[in-house]
Amino acid sequence: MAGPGSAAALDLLLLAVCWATVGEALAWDAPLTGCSDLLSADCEGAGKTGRGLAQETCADRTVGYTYQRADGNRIACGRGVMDSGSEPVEINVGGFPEWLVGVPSGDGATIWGVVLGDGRTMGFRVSTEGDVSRVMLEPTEVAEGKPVVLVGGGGGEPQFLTTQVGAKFTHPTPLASGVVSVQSRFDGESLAFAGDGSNQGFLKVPLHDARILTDGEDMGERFMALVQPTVKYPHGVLGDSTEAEGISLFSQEQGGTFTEALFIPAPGEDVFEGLFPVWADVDDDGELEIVATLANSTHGARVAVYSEEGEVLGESEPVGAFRWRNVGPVGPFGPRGEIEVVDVLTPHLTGTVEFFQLDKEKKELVLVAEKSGYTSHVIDTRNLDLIAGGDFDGDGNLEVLLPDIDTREHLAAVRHIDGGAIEAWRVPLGAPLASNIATVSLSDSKQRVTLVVAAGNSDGIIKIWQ
Ligand SMILES: [Ca+2]
Ligand SMILES: [Ca+2]
Ligand SMILES: [Ca+2]
Repeated sequence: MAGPGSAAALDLLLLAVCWATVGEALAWDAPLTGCSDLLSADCEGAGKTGRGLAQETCADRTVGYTYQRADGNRIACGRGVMDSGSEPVEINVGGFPEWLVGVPSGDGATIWGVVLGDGRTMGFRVSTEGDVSRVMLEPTEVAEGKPVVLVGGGGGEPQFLTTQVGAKFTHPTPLASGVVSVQSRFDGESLAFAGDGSNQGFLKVPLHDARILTDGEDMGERFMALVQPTVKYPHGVLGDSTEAEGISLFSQEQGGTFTEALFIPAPGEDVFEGLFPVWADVDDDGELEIVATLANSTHGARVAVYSEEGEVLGESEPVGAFRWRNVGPVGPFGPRGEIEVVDVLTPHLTGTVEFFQLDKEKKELVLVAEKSGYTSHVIDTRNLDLIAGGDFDGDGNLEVLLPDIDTREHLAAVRHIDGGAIEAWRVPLGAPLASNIATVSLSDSKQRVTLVVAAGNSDGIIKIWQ
């Protein structure tokens, strides 16, 4: 292990070694098969789904994140089988399942990686019939509280992706030709890329617990992270009082090196309050936008949508000082398939699921529906992923899946229909939700895509709806 004071060259060497060992598992940039439409289970009748949802291959992703997609958009494709009467597969992990990630096994089954509260990891394989077996996933232990990413699905060698000097509260992110990570050393955090013959550090200081996003469509030739840590907004509900003053987008040049293609500064007294933005096509024009929570001590949190040129395309109303909102999935949640940004307003107070549509003329995110009584985050934790979007019951409509705020003992499906937001159904968990919501979208030989959902509960039981 590299200790404090290690020469940068040694760290890069270690990263290069790490890259060499995970290179096989990262062969995910090969063409994937599967359904290219978010909602359609039979790949016909592509709806109004926007770039990054409609055109990107959505099923059989071989990398498992705690937030569904590499671009931070917590939305999953395929048709699920959840409803109030469905019977999930259950796995007892004998501890507090803090993080949960899944990938397809390549033969119709799913592989799930679990991190317990004490940092021990476990792996399971769940067959289509619901038979559960243990699988070995390396490493078998990570730092307490550390989130993970699972690589090597789809017939590879599943393992958690790690780097030698990776920061404690985040994980490396696989790119097309290497790995980018937040490194943590005696002199602070830094961003580093380790790839095929090209290693690189970056001048921008990342948030120490930033999750680094990649644009799934270009298969990781660009990455984005919250940068420029600051303590000027003393809200401190996400595990510390350090937030970000900017968003940086890096793009790969010919020859393999990355340069900063865009820097979005938080204006005035604002900070970006979160762990990552959401990179999604909000206006359905085929180009991605960047959605993030801005907050300050005077007005509290608002949601902002930026173009990839850094222009503000729209903002929501602010909520009031020291009140937060957690941006969730972006997708065609509207009654007629309108693209909507979903967030949870004050997830520790009212827990209001909000559906916004972008009005580019007025530069506003317009609130079009809302429903209170849910949450997507437990205060003081770094798990912002107790929420996912998808067609969880297979009826052709999207739902937002998240726990009830009072007990977290149910997962509820909130849907935006004509007239407002409703709770379509809820399933019991048996104990308060402990982990993020994890999903795997599995395609079969007929290109039908099944949305598999997993949740880990504080009684040690993981439930999987498949
Ligand atoms: Ca923070
Ligand atoms: Ca767009
Ligand atoms: Ca549905």
